Amino acid sequence: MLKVYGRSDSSNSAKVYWLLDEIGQDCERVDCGGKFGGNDQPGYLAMNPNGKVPTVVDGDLVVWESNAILRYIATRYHAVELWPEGAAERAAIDKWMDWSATTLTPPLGRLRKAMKAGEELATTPVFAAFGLLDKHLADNNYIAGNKFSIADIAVGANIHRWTLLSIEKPELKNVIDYHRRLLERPAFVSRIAQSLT
Ligand SMILES: N[C@@H](CCC(=O)N[C@@H](CS)C(=O)NCC(=O)O)C(=O)O
Repeated sequence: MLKVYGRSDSSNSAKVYWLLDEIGQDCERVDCGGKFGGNDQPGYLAMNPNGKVPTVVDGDLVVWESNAILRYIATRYHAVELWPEGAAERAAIDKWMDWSATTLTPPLGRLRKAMKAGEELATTPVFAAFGLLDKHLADNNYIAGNKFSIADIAVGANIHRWTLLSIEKPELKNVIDYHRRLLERPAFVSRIAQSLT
């Protein structure tokens, strides 16, 4: 059974628990990071030198970086519905996963951190990324087209956090409709909507 190091209130760890629920696979959860600590300990750093969560251990294999973990788990359990085998279908998913990790999540994280600290921060990169997503979702029910995939799992926590963002923000109808579609999935509700602030 996979061992997952990561607290359930971390968005990157929650993605892993969400995928496992979607495909009906159990794991051994090791609460780690945040108030649980442990991720600064030598044993943990030997597995994941970044000192971040999540980290997944599968026998002798260690995987870190949440999107790499999603791809590993989907491949390992042959979840072809969520991670098809064709190169073109994979590329359509993968590009959005990388976009999420580089363009969507980091500015949103910085904005949330600044807001918590009561500091001012330009909203431009966050609004630009969500605006782009809104345009994309006008013609696509899901991130990689018309089927739910691991790209939705990579992006979903950000969507939840967009809805919680308590600032004046553009009304992004397609993003909100997409959020409603995600809320129809029990695993999104329990792992993201009910677990992340
Ligand atoms: N790019 C990494 C980011 C990992 C990351 O920043 N994780 C955060 C939680 S979401 C973390 O470990 N924070 C420190 C902590 O929880 O103690 C990934 O996607 O896995």
